[in-house]
Amino acid sequence: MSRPTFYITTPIFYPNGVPHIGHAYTAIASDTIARFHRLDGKDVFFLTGTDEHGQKMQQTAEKEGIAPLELATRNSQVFKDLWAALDISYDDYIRTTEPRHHAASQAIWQQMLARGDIYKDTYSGWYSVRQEAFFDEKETTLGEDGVRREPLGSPVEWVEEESYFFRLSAYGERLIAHYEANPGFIMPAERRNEVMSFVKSGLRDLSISRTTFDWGIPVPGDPRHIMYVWVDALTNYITAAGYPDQAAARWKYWPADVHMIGKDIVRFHAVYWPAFLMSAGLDLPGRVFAHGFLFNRGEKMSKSVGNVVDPFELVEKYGLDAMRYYFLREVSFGQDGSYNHEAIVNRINADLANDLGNLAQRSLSMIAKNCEGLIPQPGPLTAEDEAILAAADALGEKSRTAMQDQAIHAYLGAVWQVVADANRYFAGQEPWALRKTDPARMATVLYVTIEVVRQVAILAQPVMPASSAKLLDLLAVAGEGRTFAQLGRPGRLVPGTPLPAPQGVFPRYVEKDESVA
Ligand code: ME8
Repeated sequence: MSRPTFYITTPIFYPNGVPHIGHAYTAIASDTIARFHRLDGKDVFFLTGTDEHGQKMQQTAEKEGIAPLELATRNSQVFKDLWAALDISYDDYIRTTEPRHHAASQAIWQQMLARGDIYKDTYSGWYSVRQEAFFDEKETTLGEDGVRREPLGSPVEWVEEESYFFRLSAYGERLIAHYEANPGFIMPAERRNEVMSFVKSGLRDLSISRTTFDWGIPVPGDPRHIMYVWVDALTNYITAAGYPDQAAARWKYWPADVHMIGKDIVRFHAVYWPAFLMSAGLDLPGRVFAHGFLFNRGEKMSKSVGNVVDPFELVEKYGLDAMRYYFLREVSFGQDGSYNHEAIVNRINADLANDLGNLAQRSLSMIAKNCEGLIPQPGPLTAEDEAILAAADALGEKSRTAMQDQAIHAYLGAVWQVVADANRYFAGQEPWALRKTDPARMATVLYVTIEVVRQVAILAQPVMPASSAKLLDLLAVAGEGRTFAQLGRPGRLVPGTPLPAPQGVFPRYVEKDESVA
């Protein structure tokens, strides 16, 4: 029987510079979703990569005095290094300068042309190189410094040239019909509303080629023109699935289930991309999910303010799993979030070291000392035992429900609620006091506790792969035992199984000053 497929993408990032924490955030969230569905038995395809064409790449390369491909190759490697440091489990990494991508971009262009949706005319208007986007004059403002800017603040320049156009104006009604028939197509709701009102206000045809620079994919049959970088960029999602070869092994993954993006690029993904796909006669992705932006103590991160956070440094400082956990637990996924040191330390020490780490460490040490290091044999269960086991057994379904909507924070919130309940249970049952008075009852309490820890560890794997694996090693749960099919009753710990010597899994974060004092 073939497993259901699940295809998730990140944006392909511009390698005009090195990655920052915002890029890391998108990758960590997407990776967690990919891992979640793999553990849940799906055939997952997880795509990321770099967006290497366009005027911004060309200009940055010129400033550095190197060729655009050299710049792209150098920085694309830094993205790959970061993904390795962040344990991003992608299945394919696409670079838009690859031949397979040129072929796919030219093929979709030809389909749109054959549909009668591409025509030649002259474009004149404002263009932002930083956003690689066109703006209506009414969207721009002229600053006191004499510089005209688009709403996000980057300068725009006047462009006037021969250009191919895509008949976007013809797709307004079809797009609205699609949004209405598929309320989950754009999430969260704020983004959906924005897009709906943008489309309802009327769409203008889109300029999709440039002639004033040459760093891009040539237009088929008219190589003086290169494709507008967003036409080529969006196409990456089908290139990787084998397009135009619909007999390719990977075509089974299309349409993608989720395009994960940041809220800055919703219009490209929720308006232009579905219109291109409709024009080319291809299926539309299931969902465009736009997460929020990360700020440093509430401030926008920018090179000029000097508060850009280097993701490699964060990993070094806090440890990878703690950092992944922090971002996904702290921020309501879809909303903006803030990064600050105190909040990270608090999450590490409270949620990880105290709540989960201590619970595991205390119960496993008692087993090592008092139960010959074997998983204890539980006796008859009390109402308290049944209640905490039922709460743990319900987590699989709760997590799946939350993750259907990419509510990563809600899934983690549910899991850590059970961790808190298990701590209350453990404190209330006082197994350390039962050691002398009622060892059989102590064995039951310890069994129930580590059975809850088992399920928490299985569910924590998508977020904290390495620490969860260590925890599952300590519980002697291996291989297939780690999948979501083993949540609840099917995977119950087997009494009598020998356990390795317990070790701490979640270290406390100690401030440097404290450690010196
Ligand atoms: O837009 N907080 O690439 P890009 C959270 N190449 N996420 C952030 C962020 C922040 N402060 N800053 C950036 C492009 N991001 C195009 C995409 S896709 C076909 C082409 C993340 O390098 C977020 O995911 O500018 C955002 O959408 C993306 O980086 C933009 O990356």
